[in-house]
Amino acid sequence: MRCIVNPAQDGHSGGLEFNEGRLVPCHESPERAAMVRDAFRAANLGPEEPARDFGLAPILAVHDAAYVDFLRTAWERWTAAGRGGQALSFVFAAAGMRRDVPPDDIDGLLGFYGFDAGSPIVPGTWAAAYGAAQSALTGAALLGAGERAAFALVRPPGHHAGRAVFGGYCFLNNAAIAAQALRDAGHARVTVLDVDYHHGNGTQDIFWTRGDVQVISLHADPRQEFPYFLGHADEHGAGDGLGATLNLPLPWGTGWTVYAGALDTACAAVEAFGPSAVVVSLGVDTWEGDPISRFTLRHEHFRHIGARIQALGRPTLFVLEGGYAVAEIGRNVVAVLQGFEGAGA
Ligand code: FKS
Ligand code: ZN
Repeated sequence: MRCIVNPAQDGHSGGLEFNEGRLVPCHESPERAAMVRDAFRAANLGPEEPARDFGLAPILAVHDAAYVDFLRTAWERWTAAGRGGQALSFVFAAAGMRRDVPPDDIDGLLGFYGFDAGSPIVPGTWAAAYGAAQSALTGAALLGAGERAAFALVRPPGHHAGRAVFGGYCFLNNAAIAAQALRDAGHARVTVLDVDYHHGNGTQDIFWTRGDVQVISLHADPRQEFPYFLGHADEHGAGDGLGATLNLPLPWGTGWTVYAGALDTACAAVEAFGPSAVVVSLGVDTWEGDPISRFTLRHEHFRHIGARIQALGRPTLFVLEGGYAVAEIGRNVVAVLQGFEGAGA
């Protein structure tokens, strides 16, 4: 399978996130992508392919235009206000406040469009997020050209980014952008299967009322984990999308037996929906040693995840999401891809 790469992604770096009461270097770093690329090469899984540029239109097919404009210009506006360092919000539009009047001021805008204090904007953020979306789109195009599978090695990740909201290290929803592109390329039904440790609140937001894109997420229970305010089992979608959202929240400490059962439930729902393409939001922060997560999957289980997804028998685009054990992220991601390809033991 091909691995889509984009050097612009490395420009999103050096940011600090607010964590446990202090600012610390972001867990989501360029080194993560380098480790995955090295492991992909070492495993001889296939060629690397540079991302093509499909422009803004496929991004605007899932994101709000004013939001995209904000992301594109946020760093300029930050420096115009005389600031350096990184742009990070100190205020948020919480319950009871107005959501219908975007502020003019950059500090207000950061809080209007952002939902956490862990997603700093730095000079290279827009180019990186744009590049990641283009990588995912290149992957969708490869499926269109008849490839059985492709892997978009992207960062920053995307599944927390909604139609008009950023957070959780995510700015543009790479998987959602690719899923929409697959729809526009003629796939009548597309499933986004999210196996990252965290709930993909952005993907759910984007497709909430859509019956043509199924959104399934296995994740840590939002009662215990980030993003806290979405991802409960009773969220099923609305309108035309009623029944096309499936959340499988799992408790801290979840290991393979429970996880595999939930993955079977997820896969049965995919079969019932009958998509002609699947986009996998691939996070490996479910690994037992992940520094910010609390599931206990072991290395070998990632191969089983890949094999289970392969058994769905549909063209599949893997899009990288989380995984913060930098020394292990490469081998865990590659284990999923190898499990899919049926390579090795
Ligand atoms: C803990 C701070 C929590 C936010 C975690 C974000 C997770 C991001 C992710 C993605 F796939 F998007 F990268 N920080 N003290 O793994 O879901
Ligand atoms: Zn995650």
